Amino acid sequence: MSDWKDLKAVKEVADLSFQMYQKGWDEANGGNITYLLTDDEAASLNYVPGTGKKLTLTEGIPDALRGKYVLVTASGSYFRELKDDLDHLLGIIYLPEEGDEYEIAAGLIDNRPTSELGSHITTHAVRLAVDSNQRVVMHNHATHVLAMTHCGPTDEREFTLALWRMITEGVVVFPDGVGLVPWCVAGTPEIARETNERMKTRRCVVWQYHGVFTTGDSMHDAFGLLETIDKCAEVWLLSQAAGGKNPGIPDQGLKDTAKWYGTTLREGYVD
Ligand code: 2HA
Ligand code: ZN
Repeated sequence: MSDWKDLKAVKEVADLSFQMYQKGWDEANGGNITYLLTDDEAASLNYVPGTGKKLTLTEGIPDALRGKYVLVTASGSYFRELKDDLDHLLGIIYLPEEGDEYEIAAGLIDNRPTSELGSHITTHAVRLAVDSNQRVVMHNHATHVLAMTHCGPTDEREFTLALWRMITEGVVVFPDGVGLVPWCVAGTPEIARETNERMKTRRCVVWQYHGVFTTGDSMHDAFGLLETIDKCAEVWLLSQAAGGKNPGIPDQGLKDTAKWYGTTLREGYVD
């Protein structure tokens, strides 16, 4: 096998996971990332199916991901340590053509994939159905978005509008808006179901009192989305704390911005 750690995606996960930690988004073992390898990247591994350690995915393996390889952060991994211990804290799994047992194809020494693997795998399948270039799922505890779930709107349309009105970039970067899942226990089939229902028409879903899931065609795409949403939330919190006397970008401004930048705003959100 050529060294899996030479993959560009591995270097990006190493780099971005540390940046997320530095932003305060990944305290302790908070956060997880998965990346769907391209066919060329998968072939470069020269992995022989059937030879790696086998583990079960209780949620089952969606047809769209059978025969695919996924780069995944380890259960309990600390993002501040990840870049310096790739062999234990990161790895690649192979999702077989048949059965519910997947295989560890590289890395994840003495470890297993994140407890959120089921959510990630089903989210990849949901997003692949609407975007054939879908590759990344990122979860973390982005502080400002998380804080906004405590004091901001609890309706997902209102939540999205509050974010959009803060910065011109909002409707450009996330014209589909963000989904908002009312609080439920992480790692459960319920949260995966609630997330994926919303992911059918959006690239970002916020979990109330927990964190954020973003998706994208590349690591920087998913990370940039997360950064923009968290920045909107930060400005919302700051302006609220400072008295928030201005209404923010008006409906017409949101529509004009979307038109100028060629994005299509989520239907029914702005009159
Ligand atoms: O990976 O963030 O939601 C740890 C978590 C679980
Ligand atoms: Zn979490």
